Parts: sequence; structure tokens; C-alpha cells
Amino acid sequence: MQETINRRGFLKIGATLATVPVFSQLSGTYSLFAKEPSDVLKNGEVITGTHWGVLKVTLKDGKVIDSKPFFNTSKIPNSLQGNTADMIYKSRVKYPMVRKSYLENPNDPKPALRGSEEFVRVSYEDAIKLVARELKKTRTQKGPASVFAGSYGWKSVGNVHNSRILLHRFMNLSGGFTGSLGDYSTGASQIIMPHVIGSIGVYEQQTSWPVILEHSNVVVLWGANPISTLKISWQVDDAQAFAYLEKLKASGKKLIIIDPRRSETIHYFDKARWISPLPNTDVAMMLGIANHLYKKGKYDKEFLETYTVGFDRFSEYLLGKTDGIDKTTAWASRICGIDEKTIQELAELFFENRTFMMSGWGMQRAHHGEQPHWMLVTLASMLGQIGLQGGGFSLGHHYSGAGVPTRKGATIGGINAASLGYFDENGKFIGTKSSGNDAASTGESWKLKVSASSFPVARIADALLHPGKTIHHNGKMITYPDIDFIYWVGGNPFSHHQNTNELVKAWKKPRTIVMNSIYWTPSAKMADIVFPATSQYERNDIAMIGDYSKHGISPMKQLVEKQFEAKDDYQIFSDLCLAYAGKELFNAYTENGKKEMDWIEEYYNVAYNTILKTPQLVTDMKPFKVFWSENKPVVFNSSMENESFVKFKDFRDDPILQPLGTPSGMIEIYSDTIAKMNYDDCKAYPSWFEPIEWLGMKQKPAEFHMLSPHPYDRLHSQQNQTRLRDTYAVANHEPIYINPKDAAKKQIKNGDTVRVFNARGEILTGAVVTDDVIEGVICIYEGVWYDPEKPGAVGSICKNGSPNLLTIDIPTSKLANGNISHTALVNIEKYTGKTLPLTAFSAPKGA
Ligand SMILES: Nc1nc2c(c(=O)[nH]1)N[C@H]1C(S)=C(S)[C@@H](COP(=O)(O)OP(=O)(O)OC[C@H]3O[C@@H](n4cnc5c(=O)[nH]c(N)nc54)[C@H](O)[C@@H]3O)O[C@H]1N2
Ligand SMILES: Nc1nc2c(c(=O)[nH]1)N[C@H]1C(S)=C(S)[C@@H](COP(=O)(O)OP(=O)(O)OC[C@H]3O[C@@H](n4cnc5c(=O)[nH]c(N)nc54)[C@H](O)[C@@H]3O)O[C@H]1N2
Ligand SMILES: [Mo]
Repeated sequence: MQETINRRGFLKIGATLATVPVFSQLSGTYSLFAKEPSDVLKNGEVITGTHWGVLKVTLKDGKVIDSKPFFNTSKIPNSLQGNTADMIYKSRVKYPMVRKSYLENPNDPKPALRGSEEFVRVSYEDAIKLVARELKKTRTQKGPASVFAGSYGWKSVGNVHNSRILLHRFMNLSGGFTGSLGDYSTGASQIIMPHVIGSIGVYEQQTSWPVILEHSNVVVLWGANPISTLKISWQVDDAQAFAYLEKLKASGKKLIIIDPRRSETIHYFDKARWISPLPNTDVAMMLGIANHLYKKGKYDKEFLETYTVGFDRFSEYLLGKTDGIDKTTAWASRICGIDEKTIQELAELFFENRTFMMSGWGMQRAHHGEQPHWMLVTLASMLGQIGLQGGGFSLGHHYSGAGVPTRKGATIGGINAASLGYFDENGKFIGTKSSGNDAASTGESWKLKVSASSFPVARIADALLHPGKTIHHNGKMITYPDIDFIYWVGGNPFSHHQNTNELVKAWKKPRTIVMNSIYWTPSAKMADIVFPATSQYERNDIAMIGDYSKHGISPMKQLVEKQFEAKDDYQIFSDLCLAYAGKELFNAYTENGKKEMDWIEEYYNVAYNTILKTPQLVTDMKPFKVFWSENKPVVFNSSMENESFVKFKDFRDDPILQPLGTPSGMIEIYSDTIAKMNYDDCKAYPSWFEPIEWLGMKQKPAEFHMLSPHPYDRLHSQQNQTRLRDTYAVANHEPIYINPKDAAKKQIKNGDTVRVFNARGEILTGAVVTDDVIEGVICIYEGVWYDPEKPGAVGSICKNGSPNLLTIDIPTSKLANGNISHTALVNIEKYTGKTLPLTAFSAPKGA
């Protein structure tokens, strides 16, 4: 088997370095990518890396027939790993497609028909020329800021074929674009945390699992569902975190899990204590705990004095001296629905024991989502265990394997977003300016680079609908550009964004919308021009395994031929460069014609050279050629030192020499910086705000609180079209989880089709009646392919059951502008109308 893979000749790779663009007779344009004879393996086993782990993929007669995990570290199953074949063969965009009116007249493309009108197949060359011409037209007439390429999404892994960065590279070099700030995941937390602890906290290595297993007595999972969310990583998942969850279960430690629904994690930890507050009321519950601790004198005054600022100002609020409301356990109980005794018990338990509080992110994806994590840090400060072994808080153990100790290894390189390109008056590309790129946002969203015409990512519909509007953002003012051209790759806004019907409206504003898409996702169906993109399985690449553990390096070998007319994003953007401004731009984009194997070798060698230069990094890392032919990942050695990593230990040991990055160098329970912003929706200390919609409000616009957590059997919308759907769909709709009492009240039975609706929209779902959700709460997972009965029409019912038709598209607050997808009230009723056939996974008209 191994030998067949070795066929992939390395001589050829060397030869490609010399490749120059070839003139295509057919199209009259240059192209780097003349068709070469394929050397893809037909039979055998190939290793690749995915968000859901390193996979061993079995091929038969050139087709994928099976895929299995490479690392069998734990017994916890990962349903996402077995569906590679469906990810290659189902719901594909086969050919370049252009919406009919757009093709007829791009100057008057009738955007109102987007989504409803048929597509027309065109040649790849014509599509390239069309996009290059219309992009240039938009930039010339309306300026680069009118081109939006923020393009948020969970594109595939791979450091070469990194679709979003490839788009930014193209958009930077060709003249600039409007980007986006932050992300949907931690929109609120990543903005508030730098004010509180001096760094974003959410995307950082956390206290190592071995330390927690050894030293913690009580582990609290606060709104975290790691048995589900640890199935994937931003890079290739290392599959190590599950082994620690197994050990945690076996340890018999006291586990408290706080979630309005009995999550997969609560099912797994069957001895854990489930605390189920009403959604979005955690801050009140935490205040009740804090109030109890304060009054009993059970809090660490010395810690507060040595390591924090502003507790005195906060305590005035806690005791009601500022607003007349003492935040007692009775007060908290009335809001969160947890009885007083339980709140007091939790307070005492946390204080008396070495307690580690791990928070998920769901509760900060809610109205005033800045508050829960700020209040959690405040509570942890009162407990005084931050920086001690097994104590304190974490905002990341449920994500991308944080807490799995970092290994002694090196990091590979990756494609970058380049700098802003400059052109002479004849449109000839003259080079780049490496700094001060005004109209461009570069780099990963994680890194939060603020630039002139970027706006918070989840404000996209608002920005499209209100060009020129100025909003507050973290102490600054941001004015929306007038967007007339959108280019999206590697994301699915019609699944991920809140209030889909507003987005449908907003999507009719720009003149042009282009996508590179692997599948006929709802977002591809709403575009004007769609390039068929290859999936990661149709190209070669390389990726890191383990976001924080730096476990190793995964080869990503091409598994199958490129399907139909699918092209790599890299090729599409290289060809767009040629068509946009000729060979000079193309050369800047491709660094004089580099192909995927050139980049892969270069990126591998970044790590390899580090290893060679650093003798203490002992590994079995081999020269690139050996690595690539071996068909197995590089695994770095573990580090004893990192096994005992305790976050905030340095700060605790010496707060003067190792201060936090806040203005005071301390944990800021009161923030002068935020006080100066003078926002009515985010005060200078953590506080309870009523969400815009919740179960405790006086005049509820609808009856039930909808949670839309991250799906157990998908990565967002990825894999919705696979056979996994047969295992969870009910009556051919996305399931809705309803408490038996609520179901009885509404005369809904298991298996019924349920219409879920509010003033924002309506969807069809399939009933699962279960006491896994508390009364008054329903749950529908996010990441459903929006499937309107009347495509393109505002207000159409979604036949597949996407919860985002019902969510609210307003910001968490003026501070962070995060999305609030876990804040929404909805109604439910048994659906008795006619059966509406599912079209979510089929091609649109004309395709
Ligand atoms: N109601 C509700 N909504 C939510 C959330 C919630 O909790 N509740 N969570 C939010 C969060 S945290 C997130 S991160 C977002 C996720 O939202 P998205 O990241 O948009 O979701 P995905 O389904 O992962 O979309 C990735 C898309 O990229 C495509 N893709 C993959 N690889 C490639 C490639 O190489 N090239 C190209 N061109 N395309 C590629 C996939 O086919 C897929 O369509 O959803 C948000 N929305
Ligand atoms: N299998 C799988 N894993 C994933 C993803 C996926 O799509 N599928 N997506 C990845 C991404 S991009 C991200 S950002 C992370 C998301 O990680 P999280 O944001 O932590 O995930 P969620 O599922 O939104 O929320 C976690 C839990 O919080 C609960 N919750 C919701 N609202 C509240 C509340 O008000 N109070 C309390 N106490 N609990 C609440 C939910 O019921 C859920 O069980 O997951 C990552 N991992
Ligand atoms: Mo996310």
C-alpha cells in the first residue's frame, strides 16, 4: 500500500518551481494550471487532516469508501469522521454558474431576483473574465471600500488552500476591500476580556488537564458542552482532549454542569449534578452566589486587594447601594429559577474546595453577552484561587483542545494575506506597500486587526442595509461603507447569521455577489456568480495538528480527482489576478508561479528548520520528501514542563513583575476605560441586564426561549447533507427538543412536524419530546441549510428548520457588537399543512 503512495514523484515537485504561466489557446488568458496527468492513488489507504481529526481514508477504484480516525486515543465516539465520501460526492456545485439577469446585463442585474432566478452555466474562463471586469468596475466607480470580502467562516483546514486568506490575499493585492472584525464564536468575550484580564482569554492555552485532574476537587462546566464541541478544532483536531474527559469521569471528582438543557456532556457525565437556570440568567445566579459569599465573609480579601482593582465599587452594586437592589440569593432565584438553597450550596461548595470553573461560550452569544464572563472572573477572584493549581476559571477548555499540554515542536508556515497592491494610471500592478493598508483587513479574524473600513462581523446585514450609518464599537466610532460587491468563500452566512429574513433583504442591495463554493449551500444559491470549488479532499495540503497542543503535523494528501469542473480556490484567485491585471499581479499572488507542492514543502521546512536549529526539540521529524512519502503524521514529543502549566501562575507569583495587560496590570472588576465610554448597555463593572427577550420579561412577544447550540452531528452547516442526517432528522426536518409538559400543552407528539415561529420568521422542525430541556425552553441546533419554500422571498418558511430565521440580529452591546443567537423567544405549534418537499440539498434552477 505504502508503495503506491510513493508514486507521487518528488522530481516533479522540483520541476514545478520553474513553471511559468502558460497561454491557454482556448480562453486567451494565462493560466498556471495546465491539466497534468493525475497521480492520485486509486486503491489503498491515505492519511489526511480535517477539523474533526487525522483520518485514514480507504480508496477503491478511485473512490472513497471509508474513513476512520488515525488516533484512537479515547472511546468517546466522533460521528463526524466517517462521512468523507458524502463530503466529496453530495450536493456539489459542478460548473461555473451565473444568475440569468446578471449574465444578460451586469450593469442592471436585477438583484431582487437573487435566490429565485435560474442560473446559467458558463465556461470557467468566461466566469473569470466576468468577475475580474465587474470587480474592477466596482472599485473604479465606488472605491475599494465598497468591496466586502470579510467572508467569515469555518473553511477547511490546510495552510496552503486556506480559502479565506487566499481571498484576502487576492483582494489586498488587487486594490483593497472592506473586512470584518472579530468572529461569531466569542464576539462579546474577546472584546471585554482584554479590559478585564488584559488578553482575550478565549483563544489561549489554558491550565493543563493533568493539573486539573490532580488538584481540582470541584469542576464546574458553566454553559459548556465539551463532549460535543471538542469533536473539532480550528486546525486538525488532535483527539487528545477526550482522553482527559474520560479521566475526569473516572476520577469521581465532583462535577457541576450548568446548562438549561441536559446536554450531551451531562448525559456522558451521568454522575454530574445538573443545574438548569433559565437561559441568559447566569449573571443573576453568579451575583447571588457572590452576594452570599460576601455576606458570609467567605471570600478572599487578600486576593482581591493584591490582584484586582475595583471590587469596592462592584460590591456597592452587589449590595444594592447604587441601585437599591440587594442581589441576594432570593433575588437571584427569582430571575434564574434555581432555588435559593441550591445557590447557597454552590457558593459554599466553590469556596470550601479547590474549584475550577470552565465556561463555554454559548452564554456570551446572548444579549449583554459581555457580562457572564466578566462576572465569572469576578466570582473566581472572590474565591481567590486564580493562578493556583486546579483553581480559578477558564474560558476555553471546551474548544480546540485547550488544556491539552503543548508539545515540544515547531509550527509550519502558511499562506498570508499579503499587503495592499498599488497600480499605475494605466492599471499596471507596481507592487505593494507593506504597511498602512487602509481599506484592508488582513490576517485571521482571531487576531483582531482593526482597520479603517472593517466593521464587527455580525453587523453585516445592518451594514448592507444602512450604508453610512455610524455605530459605537469598543470606545470607537465606525461608519459602514456602501457595499456594492461581495465575495464570499469558506463560510455559509445564510446558515450562520441571525434573522435570516433581514439578511435576505440585505442581500438584495449589492450589485454583485460572488462565491467559490463546494456545495449548493443556501449561500451559494443566493449568489450571482458561483465558482465550483474543490473540497479539501481533491488537493494536496499540510496542516498543524492540535491548536494549543501543537501535537504534530498532518499531511493532507489528495484523495480523489477534482470533481466535475471544480477548481482550487488558489487557482481561481491566481486566474483572477491574471485577468485583473496580468502577469505582474499573478506573479505577486503566486510568488512567481508556485504551485501547491512548492508551498507545502516551504511550509513544512519552516518547522523543520526550527527543529534543526533547536537541538533541545528532539523529534523524529524527517526531511520533507520522506515525510510526504511516508503517509503518516509527524508527532512531537511531550513536555514535562507544559504538563504542569497553570494559567495566571506567573501573575500570582509576582503581580508587579508579571502584570496583566490591563491599564492597572490587575484584574479589573471595575474598568475606568469602559467607564469613560459611558455606554448605557455596558457599565464599568459586571452587572445584570435584562435581555431583550427572555422568559422573565413582562410582555413576552412569544412563549418559549429557543437555544440554538452547536450541533453534535455537524460542524455548523458542514455535513448537513451527509448520511448522518438520517440518524437525527425527524419527519425529514431538523429536530426540535421540547419538554413533555410543553408538548402536552401544545398537543405535540414525538415525530410530529412542528411549526416554530415568531415575528421574524417561521420554520418546520420535527418533534423530539424529552425532559432533556427544561419547561419553557426549546432547542434547535444551529447550522441547518436554510431551505425556503419560496427561494429568495423575504418571510418564506424554511422547510429544513434553520433556527436563525427566528434569532435576533442586534448587537450584544455597544462595547463588543457580538451576535446574540442564544437570545430569542419563539412559538410552537403542531404543523397540519401540506407536506413541503425538502430542497435544501439539491441544485437550484438551471444548475
Ligand atoms: N443560531 C446560532 N447561529 C450561530 C451560532 C450559534 O451558536 N447559534 N454560532 C455561530 C458561530 S460560533 C459560528 S463559528 C458560525 C459558523 O458559521 P460558518 O463558519 O459559516 O459555518 P460552516 O457551516 O462551517 O461554513 C463553512 C463553509 O465553508 C465551506 N468550505 C469549506 N472548505 C472550503 C474551501 O476550501 N473553499 C471554499 N470556497 N469553501 C469551503 C463549507 O462547504 C461551508 O459551506 O455560526 C454562527 N451562527
Ligand atoms: N460538534 C461540534 N463542535 C463544535 C462546533 C460545531 O458546530 N459542532 N462549533 C465550534 C465552534 S465554531 C465554536 S464557537 C464552539 C462553540 O462552543 P460554545 O459556544 O460553548 O457552544 P454552544 O453549543 O453554543 O453552547 C454551549 C452550551 O451552552 C448552553 N447555553 C446556551 N445558552 C446558555 C445560557 O444562557 N446559560 C447557560 N448556562 N448555558 C447556556 C447550550 O445549551 C450548550 O449546551 O464549538 C466548536 N465545536
Ligand atoms: Mo464559532
